[in-house]
Amino acid sequence: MEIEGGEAIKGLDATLIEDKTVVQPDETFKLILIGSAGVGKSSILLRATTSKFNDEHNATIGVEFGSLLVKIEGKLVRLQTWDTGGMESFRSLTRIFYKGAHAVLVVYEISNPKSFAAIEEWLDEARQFAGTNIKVFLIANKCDMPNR
Ligand SMILES: Nc1nc2c(ncn2[C@@H]2O[C@H](COP(=O)(O)OP(=O)(O)OP(=O)(O)O)[C@@H](O)[C@H]2O)c(=O)[nH]1
Ligand SMILES: [Mg+2]
Repeated sequence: MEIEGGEAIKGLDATLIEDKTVVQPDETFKLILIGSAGVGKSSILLRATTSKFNDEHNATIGVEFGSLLVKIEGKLVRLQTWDTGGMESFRSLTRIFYKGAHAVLVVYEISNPKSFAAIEEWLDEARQFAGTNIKVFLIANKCDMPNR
């Protein structure tokens, strides 16, 4: 199978593959994006999957799904990503999505101290519902904001 195109991912030895066809990946990893409401979880996924950015905050109702195909060290890797709504009212629903996840992406916003203080709580939740062996990545978002 031949795969055309692809865009180098800045700072990473990985290439984002245009994924218009059904492709059998070499590896599939399940990721879950968590963090307080409005920190930019959906924006990160939107950017990663489409290179787009939306100024508006359309709160994620429950959970949304996004899929990326990347080429890393010659291997095709499918990243299946669950983007959870950060609002408190969705907490019990989003907990279901930790099951089977390979990695948790905890997002906070550099100009929002509350979202940083909440990380501890998010980590506790991840450990409880995804298990202690899970890989955890901390993402400091909105680095363009002046009041950092
Ligand atoms: N300046 C700036 N704004 C951003 C950035 N990322 C996201 N935003 C804005 O932040 C707001 C919230 O972004 P979302 O991606 O909807 O946040 P979310 O974490 O998915 O929010 P919930 O779904 O409610 O949990 C939107 O208005 C985005 O445009 C960024 O890197 N810089
Ligand atoms: Mg969202």
